[in-house]
Amino acid sequence: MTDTSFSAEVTAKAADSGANASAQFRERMAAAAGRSGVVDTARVDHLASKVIKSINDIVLEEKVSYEEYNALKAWLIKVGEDGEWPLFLDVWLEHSVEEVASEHREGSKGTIEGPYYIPDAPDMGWNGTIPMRDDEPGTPLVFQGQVRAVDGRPLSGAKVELWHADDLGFYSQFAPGLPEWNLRGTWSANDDGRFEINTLRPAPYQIPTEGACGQLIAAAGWHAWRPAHLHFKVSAPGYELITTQLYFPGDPHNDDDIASAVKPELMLDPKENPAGEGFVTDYDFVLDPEK
Ligand code: MBD
Ligand code: FE
Repeated sequence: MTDTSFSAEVTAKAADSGANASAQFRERMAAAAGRSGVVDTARVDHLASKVIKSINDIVLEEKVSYEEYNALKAWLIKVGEDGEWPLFLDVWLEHSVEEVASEHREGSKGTIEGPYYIPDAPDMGWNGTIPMRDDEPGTPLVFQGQVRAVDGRPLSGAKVELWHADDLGFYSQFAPGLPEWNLRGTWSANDDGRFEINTLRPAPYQIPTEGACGQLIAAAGWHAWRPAHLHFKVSAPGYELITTQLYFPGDPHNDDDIASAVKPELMLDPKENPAGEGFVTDYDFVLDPEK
């Protein structure tokens, strides 16, 4: 879809999507209290000092003016007011954190989670259809494959969580007006570790442009696009959970994803579905044992 087709309603929905991610994040952190959000003093000292020094170095090297400093201050205030810290961090920083976190892995590649995951999506068995509206726009997509361990053993009962945007680029529970759990589900691999998911082929996606992140994108002359993508979390007891995304060949933004989250290993190979309308695509998830 093009910028000019954005109606007022669509614009409002996009603005909410950025902001609701802040509330969601706070809820999840509260639920995980004690496990996350606590970093020891020596590490905070080390990292915060380094961050502050790198920014000061940039100011000196680039001879940053008071005009630029005040523009930054105003913008940082707006990021918070718009509730867009999760959006900003996940788009421009999470990819490096993910790279560090998954360095040691031998199984399937992961990539960033982004701001729109919700745990405990409805159980769809091993081969159910994702929750969607009766008139949900989009082309049918059968996504099927196997979950295995790095040693080749099929992982019966492995959990495959899938979430993706609708045809207009909205995620349920973030953009208002969508049914709860729309285009979100959890599948359990069968005895052979296999799953078969009926969903829709996602559309290319623009991050919300109405708030502070959009203001930065416009001010810098960048674009707001991510390639069409499916989000996954795949897990099994005793194995490391993988958070990943899968992409479609030929998407105009595979090479310039605003979130830098595309990897060659994450490209699907969809074929026309011989058994029905739309596409079918195969992808296997390979999990590393927990250390
Ligand atoms: C998304 O849908 C997304 O996947 C990322 C990484 C950032 C913003 C919106
Ligand atoms: Fe996404």
